Amino acid sequence: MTYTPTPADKFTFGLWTVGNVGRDPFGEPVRAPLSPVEIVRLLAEVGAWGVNFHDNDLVPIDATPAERDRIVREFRAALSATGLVVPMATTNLFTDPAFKDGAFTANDPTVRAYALQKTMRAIDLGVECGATTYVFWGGREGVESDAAKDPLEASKRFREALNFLCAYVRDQGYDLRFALEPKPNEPRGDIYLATVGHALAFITTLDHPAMVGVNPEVAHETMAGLNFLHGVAQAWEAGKLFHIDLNDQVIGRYDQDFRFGAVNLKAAFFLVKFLEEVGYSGSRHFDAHAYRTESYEGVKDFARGCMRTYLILREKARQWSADAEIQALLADLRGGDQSTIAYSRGAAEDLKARDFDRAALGARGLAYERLDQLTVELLLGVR
Ligand code: GLT
Ligand code: MN
Ligand code: MN
Repeated sequence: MTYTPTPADKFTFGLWTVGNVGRDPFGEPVRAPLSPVEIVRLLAEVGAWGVNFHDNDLVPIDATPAERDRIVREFRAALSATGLVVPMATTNLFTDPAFKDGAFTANDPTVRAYALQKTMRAIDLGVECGATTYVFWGGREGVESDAAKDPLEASKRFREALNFLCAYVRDQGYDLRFALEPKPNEPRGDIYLATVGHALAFITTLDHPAMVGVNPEVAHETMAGLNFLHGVAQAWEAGKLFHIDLNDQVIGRYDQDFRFGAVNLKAAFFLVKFLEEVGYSGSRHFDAHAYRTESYEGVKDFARGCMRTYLILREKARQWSADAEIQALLADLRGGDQSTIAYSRGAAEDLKARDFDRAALGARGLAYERLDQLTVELLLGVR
């Protein structure tokens, strides 16, 4: 096994990920910025399949139309030269001071209108580069104080914006789906649509719910102390797993965006196992960045590490499913007949009359300790 990425693995990175210059709230950049063309070359060198971007990762916010066209031409030439694709694009609605109070949910209607204009232009740019998924991460859509904004009003504004943009995409005839990316906090004190569950429920209230799904991120659900796999599974079952942001995060820390698998290997393992077994066919997007200690050699180590860990875990998942002892244990744990009881008045009466050996049910040991230890040993490479 070489664990070499192939296009079929659909590994992608954002321009902002390997292009991260290592600025943090306490320190200046530690790496010189790379141009989008240089980032494309770096990603091709490490074996990625695709590259995603925010409008302003590619085209500076103050670029003239002529500059925009030149930048896009050079970027697209780099894509053709390397074979990289652009499966996803998004809008930067968080860096500019105009968005300090949010974009779609800002109290000022002029800010909301500007956010719509910027997003339509960014959608055009994404589609021009080939994107078929469009992410909405509402980083500034929130508050520090609930005195500042009525949460009902915020929901209404968010909904109106997404309805407007869905209508725009349909009117243009674009082949594009939206993916909402939840996050509980940072950079706002509290961000609206904080988790996958919030976003899934919100989508059902939109004018075109079929066009809109979610883009769950490992770090974001983990920041909220949640089980990421469970959120992903619910999104998958709802037919809403349009995209996924892979990285890692320690619960209770700042927004870390670490290399995939850097923190919780067992969680990463069950996530990869899930994605592979259900047949998720979208991008495996690494929304992470290298430690601030790294040079660009370290950035390549980081990017290669994300993909290599995914591929190793994919192989481990196959091994887990083929492991006779693990499978025998699972079969035993499941107990007897798994058929569900369909409702009928007779079935309900029978069930009410049935005798259960409650003591026996409670007395049975479930051997999850052994199952988990076998999993750990498999991951540690001693099985
Ligand atoms: C930003 C954020 C990510 C989002 C990106 C999309 S930008 O880096 O931390 O989680 O996916 O806007
Ligand atoms: Mn993040
Ligand atoms: Mn993300």
